[in-house]
Amino acid sequence: MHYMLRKTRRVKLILPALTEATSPYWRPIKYSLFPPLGLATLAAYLDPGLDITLQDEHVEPLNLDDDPDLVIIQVYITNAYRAYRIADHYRRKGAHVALGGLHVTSLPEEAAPHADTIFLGPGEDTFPQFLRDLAAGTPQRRYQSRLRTIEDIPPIRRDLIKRHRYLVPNSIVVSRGCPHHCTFCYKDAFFEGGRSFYTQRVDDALAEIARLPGRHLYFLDDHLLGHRRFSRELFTGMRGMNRVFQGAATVDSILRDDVIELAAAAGLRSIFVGFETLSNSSLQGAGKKQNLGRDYQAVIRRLDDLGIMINGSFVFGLDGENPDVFARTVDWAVASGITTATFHIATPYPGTQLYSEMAAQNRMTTSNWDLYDTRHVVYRPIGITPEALKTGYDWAYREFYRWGNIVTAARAHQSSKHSLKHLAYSAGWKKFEPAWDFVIRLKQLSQMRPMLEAVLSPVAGKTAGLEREAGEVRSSVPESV
Ligand code: B12
Ligand code: SF4
Repeated sequence: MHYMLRKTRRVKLILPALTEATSPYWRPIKYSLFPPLGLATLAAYLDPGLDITLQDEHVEPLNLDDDPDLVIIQVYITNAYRAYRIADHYRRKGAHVALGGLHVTSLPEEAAPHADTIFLGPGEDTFPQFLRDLAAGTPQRRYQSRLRTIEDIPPIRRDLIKRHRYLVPNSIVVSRGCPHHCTFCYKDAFFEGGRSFYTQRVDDALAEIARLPGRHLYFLDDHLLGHRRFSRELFTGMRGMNRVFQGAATVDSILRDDVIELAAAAGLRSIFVGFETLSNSSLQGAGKKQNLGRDYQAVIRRLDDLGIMINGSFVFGLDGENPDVFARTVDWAVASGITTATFHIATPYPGTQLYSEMAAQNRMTTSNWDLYDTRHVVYRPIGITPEALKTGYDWAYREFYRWGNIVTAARAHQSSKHSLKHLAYSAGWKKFEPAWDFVIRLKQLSQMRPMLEAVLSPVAGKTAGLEREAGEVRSSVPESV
């Protein structure tokens, strides 16, 4: 259903660049991966007859000389200042400016002076309500999401996404939130006031997958294996669709039942896993109960056996750690054959339990949100100085991606094909930055997708067997089914 806007002819949706865009850490390839799915989701509620533009400042310069009637801006913590400047600019021009997203939900009072309307939480219930109110001439100042569902949402406006500018235009989210409650995570604050984990209908998710061209998909869900029945049915439905895909999940879900085998058979080739820390006391402190007492090596073995590459996520600086944490973590990750690693400095985001605890202990040292990118120390750690934490974090990245360590980690796999793919993926991601920049400048990123798909092809052995089976199932199903 669409809502006709009174006097609204031109609508502009904007994802302002994260501040990292101007920092020495700027990696164009990292920010040219995923299109702004949240904004394309909201755009689906607009009358398609309107003049709608979607601009993502990570991949194109913003045109600020235009004159839209309604401006929708997505605010993350490290683009907040930029978002407010853009909002002020368009309000001066007389547009109705709406701000929403994670940071607005955490700090509505900060965002409100820059907007005509702010939105707290997900937008699937509040945005259509706002459009109705706007059309009636009674838009509210603030909308709080309560009704949580993504069943029956209109198909997202992928046509507004400039596909050729992204390496992974086939990004997809089939759920919202996560069943867990880690104290450092945005999840509980963002979904306050309603359900904090829910999924699409399996059939709708499969239909959206079927609409996406090519083979490669990237699920951006916080926890793709979080809902047992949903994920089982999803992967079963995907068997035979000839896809290769990547996604994220927790350690406990990889060890439980056989859902990971179903995922591998459906085409899962690489997975983002939140190991976070090797220390049990730090896990306890962070409320990461689903990791407690889990055998991380068993996770590695299971994924390796299925030929699934691992992107391990680690956080440094949680209470209970000491200065040897960097070397211990990198050594473990290399010896375990982790393909790519994402390191973070613990960052208490406003609105999270971790932030409240730190603030109560008077340990927050800055409110400059530009520094909340998980690369800076914004609080007083215990057992390590802020300088040592920052130096250790930088060292961990350098060390993990040293050629010697890439080769050692690649050798850790049982199959030589897996080792080669590991080498190609890890080195391709971190060692060929100038080549990626060149391709991005030529606006030819889409040309690189076949290479990505090749690296994600099945490793001989169990996955290839599972895929063969899936192919046989598929060829025995009549076309009309
Ligand atoms: C894609 C992505 C990125 C992209 C962002 C650009 C992009 N194209 O979107 C890139 C790769 C650049 C990125 C970088 C980082 N990310 Co990131 N990323 C994601 C991811 C996986 C998916 C986002 C998405 O598409 N979601 C699906 C859509 C449908 O939801 P949505 O975007 O939230 O939009 C909905 C609502 O927010 C709302 N909404 C949003 N804007 C507006 C505006 C209006 C007017 C209205 C009405 C509603 C509204 O309505 C939408 C529909 O419900 C999320 C995890 C997740 N599953 O959300 C993490 C996530 C956002 N990232 C996270 C982190 C930590 C980072 C990094 C710091 C990691 C790092 N160390 O490098 C950096 C920097 C981020 C920052 N500085 O804030 C955290 C954020 C934690 C926080 N801020 O509290 C998340 C939540 C992952 C997690 N579980 O921890 N990320
Ligand atoms: S498992 Fe991940 S997404 Fe879920 S609450 Fe913990 S950090 Fe957040």
